[in-house]
Amino acid sequence: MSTPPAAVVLRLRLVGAGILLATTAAVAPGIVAPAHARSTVDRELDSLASGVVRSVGEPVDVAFLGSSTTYGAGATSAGNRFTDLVTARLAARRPGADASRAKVLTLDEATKTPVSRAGLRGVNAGQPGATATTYASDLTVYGLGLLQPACVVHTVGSNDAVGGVPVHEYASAVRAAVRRINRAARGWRDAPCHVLVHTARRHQVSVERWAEYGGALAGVAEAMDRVSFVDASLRFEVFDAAGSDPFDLMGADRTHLTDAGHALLADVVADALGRGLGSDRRLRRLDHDRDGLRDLRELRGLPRPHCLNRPCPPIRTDPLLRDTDGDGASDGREVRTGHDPARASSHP
Ligand SMILES: [Ca+2]
Ligand SMILES: [Ca+2]
Repeated sequence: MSTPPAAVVLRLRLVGAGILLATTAAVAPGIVAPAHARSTVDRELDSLASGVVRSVGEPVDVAFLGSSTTYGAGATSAGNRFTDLVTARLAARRPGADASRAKVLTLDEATKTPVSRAGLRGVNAGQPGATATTYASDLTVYGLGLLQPACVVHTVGSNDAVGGVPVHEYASAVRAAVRRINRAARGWRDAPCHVLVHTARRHQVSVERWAEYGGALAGVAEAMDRVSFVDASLRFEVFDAAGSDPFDLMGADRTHLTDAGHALLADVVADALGRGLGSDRRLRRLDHDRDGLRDLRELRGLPRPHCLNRPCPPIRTDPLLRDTDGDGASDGREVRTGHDPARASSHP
């Protein structure tokens, strides 16, 4: 009796284990992940964690930049795009989250839609055909400047690799895009985080070549503050998406992801972001501006001192500003000493 081919064994094992459990499956034979190309998501994501918490009391955006995958090519509906699935998973992490759907708008729609309602909103700025040199265009960066998202998810590189762009040029183009956004973010309430996603390999690109792209992206993340790296490509290799593709992750054009492909990509990205955000307990205790008052407490408002037996609205302070009233004393110190952190004439 002959031994079944490795791919068949792998498939049987994955079917038995279920796709979700297969996150920890060994990488397919012959696929070697560069040691430095592991997903690196941690406290670099604090602005996203704060954004998720703040979305309880105010509108918060998360932006997705990239090419056709981000745009949603191959998904049968907007709700099946990886951007929408990730946004929904993030919105579900809001402390006390209800089941309301998280919206995803295009960048154009988002900049024209005034937001008044609290909540987490996805902004899809994907441009079909974009490369690392074009995906964060001046217009896109300008739009981000208007919205000031808590975090920017970059999913770009497929078109560069197919087009034969040298790895170092790809890496420096992504680095330049992050820098352009950071320059635009200098006047924002909070500096955004960036998440660089190494997505599924296209069949025209060799495994080794695509791993070099991933390694370069990981290197960009490692060298910059508030930039994380998520390697989704390994999961697609495990399922041989660019080869026999037994789970139909790639469409008939062998270029765009199917609904299943979008779901897998969303799963990897949302899992990594979820780990980076930490436990619900950590989110509830987050004090992003380090003024001694938790984000959640600042959002919900503090009881006003000396205010009994009459209507008494809570004092709201800015969870992104240590000294909300600008009187030189931090919000936490004012509260501890019985002063009003939202009135400049009241301070220790
Ligand atoms: Ca605080
Ligand atoms: Ca103050």
